[in-house]
Amino acid sequence: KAGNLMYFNNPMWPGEAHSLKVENILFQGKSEFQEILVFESSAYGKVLVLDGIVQLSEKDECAYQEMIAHLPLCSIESPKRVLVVGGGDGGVLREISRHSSVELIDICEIDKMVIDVCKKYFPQLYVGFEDPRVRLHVGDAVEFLRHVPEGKYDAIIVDSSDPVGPAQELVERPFFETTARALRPGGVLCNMAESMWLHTHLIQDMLSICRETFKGSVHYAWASVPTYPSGVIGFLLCSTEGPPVDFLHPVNPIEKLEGNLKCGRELRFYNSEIHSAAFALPSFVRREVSIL
Ligand code: AAT
Repeated sequence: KAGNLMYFNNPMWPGEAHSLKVENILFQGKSEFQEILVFESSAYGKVLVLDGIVQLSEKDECAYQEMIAHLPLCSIESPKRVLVVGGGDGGVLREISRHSSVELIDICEIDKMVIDVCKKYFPQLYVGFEDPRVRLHVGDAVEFLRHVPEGKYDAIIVDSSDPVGPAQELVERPFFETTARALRPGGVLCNMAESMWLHTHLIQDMLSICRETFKGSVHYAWASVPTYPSGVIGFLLCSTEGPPVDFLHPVNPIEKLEGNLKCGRELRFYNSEIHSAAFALPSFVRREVSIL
């Protein structure tokens, strides 16, 4: 109800809840895959919720979308072919469109209803779909990746929901193996990788699978996103065997990109300093993910 706090509880963050004050419920529906809710919050603008989990808010989406797109794309020279997994809101596409070297942006989103709802309620994210380089594939990314020719992409960005429901397989070994296969030598993967405060085991599992699967480098980075549980989100960055990738020092700095403002807005969060800083890990995380 308007004026009430909406609480977000989930077994993925037991013993705590986060909450946002509701101004107005804008959309409520159920797709073949998940429950979809859009509401106007008092503090963070419009919010997209899938199966009771906040996916984005207008105020802080910049942090997540800019980081998940530019951490990988600024780590390689002139990325050309990019695949986005999930990301049906269009925000990651909007960020990729700043890179004028990119020729093809494939996106594989499982839920057409997410795309349609975002078209209506989040035009400043949906704008990403209007880039003529974008090719939309509606379907399960696990299946899509099985048919991708070996070495097709320079970068794969997995902007998927938490591993409950349709995204479960996106954190499992076979999925990482198919992404590695779909990347060219020295290609990069950037995967949404949960919260270092809440999901150490999941992060450890993903890191150990990726250290075996990706023969280049494997790193963990993080950023502050206040509307995500515990207020932070992580990113797993991996490269395949080939020309070495130094994720910590972007070779393709965003400040030098000419197409940077093509999507019609300034960057709000990401810059080259934030890029390098994102790989600095708290001591407990270093130990737990055994980075050292
Ligand atoms: N950019 C905003 C945030 C998201 S959206 C995640 C998207 O992944 C959803 O639209 C969902 O439908 C899609 N998805 C889930 N599983 C699959 C799949 N198997 N194949 C293709 N698309 C899929 C993520 C926010 C992260 C929140 C962190 N707590």
